[in-house]
Formats: sequence, C-alpha cells, structure tokens
Amino acid sequence: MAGIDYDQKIPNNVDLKSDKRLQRALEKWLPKYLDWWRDMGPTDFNEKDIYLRTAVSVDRDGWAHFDHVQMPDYRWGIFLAEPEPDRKIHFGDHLGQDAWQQVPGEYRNTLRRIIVTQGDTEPASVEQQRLLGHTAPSLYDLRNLFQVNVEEGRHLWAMVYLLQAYFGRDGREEAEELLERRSGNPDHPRILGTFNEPCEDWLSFFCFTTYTDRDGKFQLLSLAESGFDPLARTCRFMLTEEAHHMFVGQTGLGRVIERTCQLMRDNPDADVTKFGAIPLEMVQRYINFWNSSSNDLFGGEISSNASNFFAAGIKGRAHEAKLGKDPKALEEIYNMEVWENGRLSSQEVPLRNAMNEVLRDDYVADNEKGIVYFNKICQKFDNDFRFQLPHRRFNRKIGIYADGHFSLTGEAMTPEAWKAKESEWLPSPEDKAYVKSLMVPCYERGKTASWIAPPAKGINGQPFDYDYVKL
Ligand code: BYC
Ligand code: FE
Ligand code: FE
Repeated sequence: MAGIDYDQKIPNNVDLKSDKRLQRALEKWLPKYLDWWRDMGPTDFNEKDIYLRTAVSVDRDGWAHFDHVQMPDYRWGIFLAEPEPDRKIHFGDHLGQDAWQQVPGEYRNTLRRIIVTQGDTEPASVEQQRLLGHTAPSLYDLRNLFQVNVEEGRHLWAMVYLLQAYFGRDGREEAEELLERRSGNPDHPRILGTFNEPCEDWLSFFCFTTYTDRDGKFQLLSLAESGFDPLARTCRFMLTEEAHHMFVGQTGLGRVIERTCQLMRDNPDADVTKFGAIPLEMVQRYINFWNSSSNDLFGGEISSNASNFFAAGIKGRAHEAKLGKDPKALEEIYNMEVWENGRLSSQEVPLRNAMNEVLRDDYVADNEKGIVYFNKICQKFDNDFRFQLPHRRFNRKIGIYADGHFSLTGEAMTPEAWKAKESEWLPSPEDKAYVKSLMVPCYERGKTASWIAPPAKGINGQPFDYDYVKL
C-alpha cells in the first residue's frame, strides 16, 4: 500500500500522512477490518449504491457530505473535534493540571480498558443488526440502517485510532481483538450484556437505537470531559453522529405508534393485527426490554470503578465543565434506595461512588422526554393509551437491584408474582413470533410496510420516494 494518498483514502484530521508508525499499524488492521465487515457486517448489500453521509472534515460543511456509495468503499475516517488551546483537567484529583496529550503511565490500564469497552460496543451493534437489511419496511429505513452501521464502523475506527496511536503494542493487540469477539457468541462474547442480545426485527432495532444508542450518547458525554484530551476530542465528534442514531430510533418507534393509532381510530372495533400493525401494548413490552437492558449499561449503582475513573479525571459527569458543581465531588453524598436483606432502604453514598447512577439519572430524564413524544402521538389520534418508561429497578441484571424483583413502577415483588406478570411486561414468545411474521421487506420506492407510517420527511431534503438504495 506504499504511496497511497492517506487523506484521500482515510479522511482525517490527525495528520495521518506524516505519522509513519500509525500508518503501519492501520495498514495491518484495515484488511482485517474489511474482512470483518464482509463476514459480520450487513449481509448481501455490499454491492449496492446507498445514499450515505460521509464525514470528510470536522467543520460543518465537511462532515455532512451525501452521495451514493457502496458500503465497503465508505471512507471511514478519523476525526477529532478541534483542540481547545491550553485545556486543563476540570474535575477529579488532578483538577487544574494540563490535560494529558499522552497516556499518563499510572492510568494506562484503566484508560485502555475504557477505550476497549467503548470500542467493543461499536462492531457489536453492527453484528447485531447484520440481517436487518433483508426485512426493512422501506428504502428510507434501509438507508438509515446502513448509515447507522457505517457510522458505528467509524466509531470503531475512532477507538482503534486511540489504541494504535497512544498504546503501543498492547493497543494494537486490543485493536485486533475488537474484530475477534462476536455478539452473542457464548465462547467469545462482546463485553457488555446488551450487545449480546439478538436484535433481529425492526421493532427491536428502533428500540435499540432509541435506548442503547442513547447509552452511547451519555457514555460519550462523560468521556468527552476526559482529562485524556485525544479521548475527549474523539468523543465530542462521535456525539454529532450519535444524534442521528437516536433520531432513527425515536422517529422509528413514533411511526410504528402512529400507524397503529391511525388504524385504531379508523377501525374502532377491530384488532390491529388484522391489518398487520403492532398493538401498542406490544410496543411497550419491547420498550420495557430494551430500556431495562440498556439501564444495565451504566454499571453498578455503587461502583469503586466509577469513583476511580472520576478521581483520575478520566470520566466526568455529562457536561461536567458546565455543571457548576464541586469539580472534586468529595463532600457531597448521593441518597440512594438500596436493596438489602429483601427490602428497599435509603442509603447515603459518597458522590464519587455514585457516578454511574448520576449518569443514569440524566439518561432516565432524556428517556422520559422520548415517552412524552410517543404519548403526544397517541393524543393526536385521540387514543387513550399512554406509554411509560419502566422504572430503573425493573428487570435489572447488573447492580444492586439485580437480586430483587421489581414491577414496572419499581415496587418490590416476590419472584412468583413477578413471574406471573412477565408476559405482560416483556415480549412473550407469541409477541416475538408475531413481530417476526411482519418482517417482510418493502422495497418499492415511496412505499412502507403495513406496520409503520411513512416518515415526516426524507433525508437531506430528498423526498420520501427518493432512490435511497439502488437495488
Ligand atoms: N454488562 O463497577 P461496575 C455505545 C461489569 S454504548 C456486562 O458496576 P463500571 C453504543 C464491569 O465492566 C456506550 N458487564 O461498572 C451504543 C465490571 O467488570 P470488571 C459504551 C458489565 O466499571 C449503541 C463489573 O461489571 N461505552 O457506544 O463502573 C450502538 C463491575 O462494574 C455491565 C461505555 O460503556 C454490563 N451491562 O461501569 C453502538 C463506556 N456493566 O471490571 C455503540 C466505557 C458493568 O469487574 N465503559 N459490567 O471485570 C465504562 O465506562 C464502564 O465500563 C461501564 C461499567 C459504565 C460500562
Ligand atoms: Fe457508536
Ligand atoms: Fe450509535
């Protein structure tokens, strides 16, 4: 690959063309990445022209570049938000010191682990979504799926860049392992729970992009505050892409709800499944599953890891710099309901140990806004159904509530009582079979599948019936 024009092939703002060591590392990794993409990325659409947005520079005009491209030719780039001159660490024990431009030796392992954990989720999501191209409800949705997929691919590049540029040999090894773990593989799974869950239908995809990508938003917000400046700058740029992923989820679920509400209004006595739509209670059960699983992604409520990350200045609170709170977080306590000896009781937790919960608070608040949006759609159609966000204690596998059983509104229950409610609260085998039966592709321009309304508008000012994917 000697003499290749790096800026052309790999758009970047990290001066790749003058960094020989990084070039060598990337040249070794790139063919493995492309092999992984062909094996584990979206199946059967690699030769199709897709209307994609490519980031070609970090300024406003540069990154929203739209064109029909084939996915393997997508120019995965390396972009960091512009540096802030003279940036300081603005929280934790190193408050006021210069932000690190190199990896501080004492935090090398911790930082690497965080970057690997973040990086692992990106290819995992592509693996989870790899078959969805066969059943998209419209060409518009098909294009959005692939846009999300190539951007998650780019997010993997972002973390691989950090590993290769800043961590030497073990960083390069970790970069390879990111291509070796597999979502849902019991022998070699992805690191975090949700990223091993099957995501095989579009209702799950819209829940995933609503709730799991929103975990991405908040984890990236907290890492965007990092004292390790290259990580902070990378995450700030990734956040601009994350907004689109959540848009896909939120409006996707909204369109499913709209379609059902419309049919219910026009056919007051009929069962909507007769029209191939998804009952609102079923949508709620899918929300309950993906939301509760994604709550787990914030880690334990009381966590010495989280405390250490904060103390080290590696991972802050979302918008830490603008919070106006004690940047050392040493005095404050966090009042938490803990589950101990079979009952809930209030406990005072030193704030640093509660940082996962602090971030989850922001996440829950953001999710609540999404529920308001869904309920506005119900109201618009005079439908009495109201969506609700499951309580954060509901159906948890990680953290202090994992041992208990809690209702959708957070009350403790016996395991037997919970079991009796399970099929009302989480997708049942019948729900899954029904949703699966609806998953037939709709690839006629301007048309949508029976279970979803068309979007309010197209992509980049194009009409809905645009040729988003040339099949
Ligand atoms: N599943 O102290 P604890 C995204 C482990 S999503 C399995 O409670 P900590 C995206 C934990 O690793 C954003 N294991 O938690 C979205 C630890 O293991 P060790 C991804 C879990 O460490 C959609 C042990 O339990 N980014 O970008 O404070 C599409 C005790 O941990 C889970 C990040 O996560 C789980 N859910 O916090 C594409 C940011 N939760 O050390 C992309 C980087 C915890 O005992 N990661 N454990 O072996 C972190 O900051 C932290 O690792 C976590 C966990 C917040 C995830
Ligand atoms: Fe991502
Ligand atoms: Fe995302």
